[in-house]
Amino acid sequence: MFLNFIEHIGIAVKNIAEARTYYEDVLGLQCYAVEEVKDQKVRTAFFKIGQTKLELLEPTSDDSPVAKFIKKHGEGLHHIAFSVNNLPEKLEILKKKNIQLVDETPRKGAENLNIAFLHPKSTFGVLTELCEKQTDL
Ligand code: CMX
Repeated sequence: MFLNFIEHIGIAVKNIAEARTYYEDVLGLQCYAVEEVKDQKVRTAFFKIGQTKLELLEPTSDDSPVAKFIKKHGEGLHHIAFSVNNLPEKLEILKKKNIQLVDETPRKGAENLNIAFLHPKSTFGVLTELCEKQTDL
C-alpha cells in the first residue's frame, strides 16, 4: 500500500484558544497536546478520534504559511496528512510521477514525525502531507 491511513486533518484557525472550545465543549473531544512548530511558524493543538487526529494550526507570525492561507481563504480545512512507510522512497516515486514536492526531503514536524508536503497545485487543490514515525534524519 502506498498510504497507511489518514494521520491527521489540518485546520487553520486564527486563535487556538478560541477555536478549541468548539472542539471540546461542543464536539466533546479532548485536546491532548499543544505544540509550537517553530520551523513552520505555527502553534498546533491535537485532538484524537479513533486512529485519526485533528490538528488545529494557528499562525505565530505574519509570514507563516498558515497566516497567508487564512488571509486568502479564511479559517478552515488546510491539509490532509497520510501516514506512509519509507517517506524518502515515497517522495522519489512521487517526483518521478511529476508531483510537485514542497519538501524534496523529509523534515521534522509536530509530534516527532518526519513529514513532507506535496504542493496543492499538483494534487487537485489539496495540500497533502506525508508523515512517517521519526527515524534519524
Ligand atoms: N490548500 C490549498 N491550496 C493552497 C493552500 C492550502 N493549504 N495553501 C496555498 N494554496 C494555494 C494558494 O491559494 C495559491 O493558489 P493560486 O495560485 O491559485 O492563488 C497557491 O497555492 C500558492 O499559494 P501562495 O499563497 O502563493 O503560497 P506559496 O506558494 O508561498 O505557498 C505552499 C504555498 C503550499 C507551498 C505553502 O503554504 C507551504 O509550504 N505549505 C506547507 C507547509 C505548511 O502549510 N505548514 C503548516 C503546517 C505545519 C504542520 O502541520 O506541521
